[in-house]
Amino acid sequence: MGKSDNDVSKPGDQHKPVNEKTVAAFKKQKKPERLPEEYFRGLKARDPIILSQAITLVESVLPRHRELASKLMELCTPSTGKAVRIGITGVPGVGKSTFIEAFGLYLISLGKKIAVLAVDPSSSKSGGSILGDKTRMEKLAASPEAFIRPSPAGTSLGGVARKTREAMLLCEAAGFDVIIVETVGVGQSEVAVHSMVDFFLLLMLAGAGDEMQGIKRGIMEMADAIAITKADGLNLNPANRAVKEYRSALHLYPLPESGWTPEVISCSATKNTGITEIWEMITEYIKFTRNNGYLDKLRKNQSLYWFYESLREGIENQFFQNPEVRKKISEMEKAVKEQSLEPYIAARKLLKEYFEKNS
Ligand SMILES: Nc1nc2c(ncn2[C@@H]2O[C@H](COP(=O)(O)OP(=O)(O)O)[C@@H](O)[C@H]2O)c(=O)[nH]1
Ligand SMILES: [Mg+2]
Repeated sequence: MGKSDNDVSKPGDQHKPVNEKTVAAFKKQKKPERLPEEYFRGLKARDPIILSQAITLVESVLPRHRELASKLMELCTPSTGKAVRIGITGVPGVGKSTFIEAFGLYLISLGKKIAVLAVDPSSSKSGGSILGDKTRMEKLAASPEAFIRPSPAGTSLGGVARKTREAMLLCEAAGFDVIIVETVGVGQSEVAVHSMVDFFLLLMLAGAGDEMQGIKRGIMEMADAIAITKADGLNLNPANRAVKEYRSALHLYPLPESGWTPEVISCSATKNTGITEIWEMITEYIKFTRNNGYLDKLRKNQSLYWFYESLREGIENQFFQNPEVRKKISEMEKAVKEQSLEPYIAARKLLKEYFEKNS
């Protein structure tokens, strides 16, 4: 945890770019040294290079960058909140990238501008969830109406997710109408994504069994809809059966606080079926939750969640970056490992010292 967010993002180091637009953006990212007002003007003009640089700025943990980033976020706040925020999750191979390509292109055909972001704490090891899929989102990546950004680097999920949320707000300020936040459906990252979106879509395969798909009950409960993917060819009938099964399974769950009964729909990204229905369902959900007050309440609660997350992250960074703390930690580590010091007592002692000195 200690060195959690020392990794100032250098996306070019880890990921091969999707297209020239991205190459240009990455190349220019070396010096995020503009004034907040300049970034803001660039965002307003929907300049993809400046948007990329602005995201790099909010991803940085250098105190000087954090300062600039705060000012930029402050400028952006009045123009955020207007986009539809959609979270998409599902195990690797379920078809997320292919779906997002089809769905994104459909939204663009409706005249919308879409941004695709990712939360994947493992991406710094695996090479990135989105850009690794470049062939599956080629058309979308090439469209001037779309903006695609891989998961930020970082080892702490909280930090990775916080950066993605800020990137989302920058995209909103830049006028994107729909933001898709993708996450790999294998762990805690769903909770983080759920805390920043309006609608949470779970992609599932027919016939693979819940367990094989690593789907925990908690994730099913978070979903506002389940889409059974790859409903084409020989998989069409199993997909339709799965729709019925999941519909009846979801009926066993209590109605969520939103008052919205989660839907189950089948789709095929390669045959372009179910895509329209999924978008219509999402707009229906937005209308429904806007009318019953849930959407407003959800976003307020999400703001509170991120307020506390940011406090926690700030305290953690400050603490672990303190030179004295670092020195003491390495001393204590040895004693704790050798069982000559009880972990809880060691931690308490260190915290007490630190907070007494810094209060
Ligand atoms: N038949 C069929 N195959 C699909 C569909 N969507 C994705 N696939 C295939 O499933 C595999 C995994 O897809 P991908 O989008 O990379 O999944 P991700 O790991 O969830 O992003 C790829 O080989 C795709 O070509 C679909 O709608 N129908
Ligand atoms: Mg993918």
